[in-house]
Amino acid sequence: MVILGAGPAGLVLGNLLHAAGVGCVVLERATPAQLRTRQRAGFLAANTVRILERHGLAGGLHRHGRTHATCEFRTEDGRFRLDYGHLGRGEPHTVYPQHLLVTDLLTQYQDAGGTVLFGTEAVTVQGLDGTRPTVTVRDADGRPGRWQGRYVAGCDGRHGAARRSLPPGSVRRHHLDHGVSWLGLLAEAPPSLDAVGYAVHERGFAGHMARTPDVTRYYLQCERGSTPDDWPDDRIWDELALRMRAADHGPLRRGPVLDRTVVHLESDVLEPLRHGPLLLAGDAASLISPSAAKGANLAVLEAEVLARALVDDLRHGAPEGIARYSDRCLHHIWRAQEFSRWMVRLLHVAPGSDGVPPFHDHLRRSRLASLRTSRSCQHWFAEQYAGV
Ligand code: RFL
Repeated sequence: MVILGAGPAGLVLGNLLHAAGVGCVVLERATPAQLRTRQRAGFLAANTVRILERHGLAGGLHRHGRTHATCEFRTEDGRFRLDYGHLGRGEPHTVYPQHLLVTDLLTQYQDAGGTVLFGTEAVTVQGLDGTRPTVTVRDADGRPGRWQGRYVAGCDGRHGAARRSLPPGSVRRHHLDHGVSWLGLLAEAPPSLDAVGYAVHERGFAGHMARTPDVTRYYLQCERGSTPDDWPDDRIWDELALRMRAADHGPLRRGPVLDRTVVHLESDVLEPLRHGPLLLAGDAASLISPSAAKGANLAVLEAEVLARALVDDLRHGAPEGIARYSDRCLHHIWRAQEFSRWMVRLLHVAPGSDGVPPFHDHLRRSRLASLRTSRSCQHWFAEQYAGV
């Protein structure tokens, strides 16, 4: 069994297969140091925590993660809070940065005797019509190599070799450009509020998400074509303060900006998530906008479903789970995509002409009003927001 990529999807899969006695190798382009420092997600759903607990992979997040259960909306119509951890199914998030989770998963996999080949880039997956697919690779010095397995798990993200190797027409790609870009920021500064902050402002969206006591993630909606260099620290903090209405609701705790990346909000879903012996999971299967913090959670869920299917087939000769894998995961993926799209529409002001808000903008304000005032809407939101 060959696994491409040592992100959350590939490493959960590797841990589960190795524990079940299925021989596998993980091929990873990056170095261990790069993996351990690549900061991305931070909000883990309760279901993700349950999956990791079920397989003995939750030690680090229980020691160092913090539960988080409130979000605060700041809008032109005022401020309101939703204690989502006590609404819906009553489930909070656990805040635990993705690079720490990846570090834990990697350590556990290697300590158990699992193999990861770092600095090994998968180039193509060949032989997808047969039962012995071959992955061609090159190492950090450009030397070529090959790996074969009964199956190949494509957990190598949206730009990986798995997607590239799919023959034209074998898989459909449903794609949506949300038409919005965010500047994703990591600031060396304590959180400014004890909640996830969503600020809806005529100058654009601004978001605040705790990561650790000393590092906070912020987002600022920016123009398409904008680059990180357009955003020096002072401009970032002034714009965040304006959009988060710091003058009304309290100052932001400023600090040096450690990382700034422009993210175009895009979603796609590949269908089916399998072509012959090549199975896709995580971002390789579906890219989701970060508006609802679902990507890493879907990756873990899909890895568990895939691991169970592979163990059933390879250890017990029962291939039904492999046949059902795509449908089972697509059900969850489309629900997450729907909520993420709903969040995109909730959080962004549509530019109007001549200062007149367009139809869409009235709908957005009504949606926020329902969320502020309707208990059943709040329960629905909590269930969607904290679940996968
Ligand atoms: P990853 O984590 O991208 O890992 C893929 C791995 O594959 C390697 N790779 C290759 N290796 C060998 N050969 C090749 N040809 C290769 N090509 C790539 C890469 O080096 C990498 O190690 O994918 P995976 O495992 O599917 O996990 C997906 C998540 O990383 C992603 O969905 C989330 O980070 C999305 N996301 C968030 N998700 C959440 O659930 N909650 C959040 O709060 C959240 N915040 C975010 C996010 C994504 C962000 N960005 C950068 C788009 C915040 C941001 C800013």
